[in-house]
Amino acid sequence: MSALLSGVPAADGFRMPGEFEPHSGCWIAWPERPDNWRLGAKPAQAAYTEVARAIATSEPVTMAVSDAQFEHARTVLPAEVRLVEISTDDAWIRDMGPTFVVDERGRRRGIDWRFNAWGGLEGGLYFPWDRDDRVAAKVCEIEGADRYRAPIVLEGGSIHVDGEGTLIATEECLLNHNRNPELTREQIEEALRDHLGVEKIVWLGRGVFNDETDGHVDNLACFAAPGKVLLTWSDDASDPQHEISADAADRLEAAADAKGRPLEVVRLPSPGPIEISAEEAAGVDAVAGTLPRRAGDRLAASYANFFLGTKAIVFPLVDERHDDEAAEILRATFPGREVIGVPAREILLGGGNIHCITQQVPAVG
Ligand code: KQY
Repeated sequence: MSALLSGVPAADGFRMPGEFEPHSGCWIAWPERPDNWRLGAKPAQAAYTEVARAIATSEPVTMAVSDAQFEHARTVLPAEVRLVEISTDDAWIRDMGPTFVVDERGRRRGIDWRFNAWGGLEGGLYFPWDRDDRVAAKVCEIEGADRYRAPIVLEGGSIHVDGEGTLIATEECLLNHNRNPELTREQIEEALRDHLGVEKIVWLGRGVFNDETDGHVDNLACFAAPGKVLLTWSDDASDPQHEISADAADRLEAAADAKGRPLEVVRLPSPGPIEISAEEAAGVDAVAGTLPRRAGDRLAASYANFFLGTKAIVFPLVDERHDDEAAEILRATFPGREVIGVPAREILLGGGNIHCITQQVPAVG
């Protein structure tokens, strides 16, 4: 059973580990809503299946699936993927799932953030979102992890930590009035320190151009290790991504982490620009209150949006012109891990990528 805890994780001696620290497994949630995924989500389901297969080569994968899709998912997913029935509104467990924290005694607990579908009634992506908001508690129950219900709206994709006291996030997302309008920057920083055990917050400005999450950091940059950040980068001064990435690089290179170290910035090529085709847009059901998918809209593609597993990196193949270069950089950055590319355009069409659809469970003990 998972107990609901009072207090805050940091005061209890817990911290969020870096994603590069060992995992005991990974969660994914199965896509099915036809107003976000084209053709009844069948192409997206195939892409999610390949992500699950790639991760399952080196760590256990659990898939959260609705009752309606359970039998179908069991048929198409590899036998080694564990299925559990959980109701969701969509399929982004990075954001609706718990953020796990650990302590020195080998205990693991979950943080159950408030979730409002990336902006609630002010720019959120769908309504309602109450099933998503209950997912973290259910994952904690299954993992046997006691849970803190955090008092702020936050998505897992909007933060990255180095596990040694440093957090990166964007102002565009965390300070957006559609998340926690009643809180100041200082109060948000305090909530991050209290819940994640961090001391230093390095603020970046905006996230990837046209990112519907209001600029999640997980699409822009991530820690490869303490002191080392991977950043999506465009050399093309006419691309709005150039200015966004240049500003992020300036801020990262001027910063020191919680231990006083400088941050090394490793640049990943920015894919694209990639746009939604007319055929792709036509395959998505138009529904009032859900973000429309329109032909010609630019997708927020990024190689930084990868799963950092204990033994493998699973990264999105989204642009043949840059996929090999991205793979080489990831291989050089993570020499001990297998680098596996998975075709991910169908996930990108839903508004995110491989990091957004996964949630690691850190190893303990
Ligand atoms: O960036 C993420 N962590 C999630 C992307 C969600 C997109 C919803 N359509």
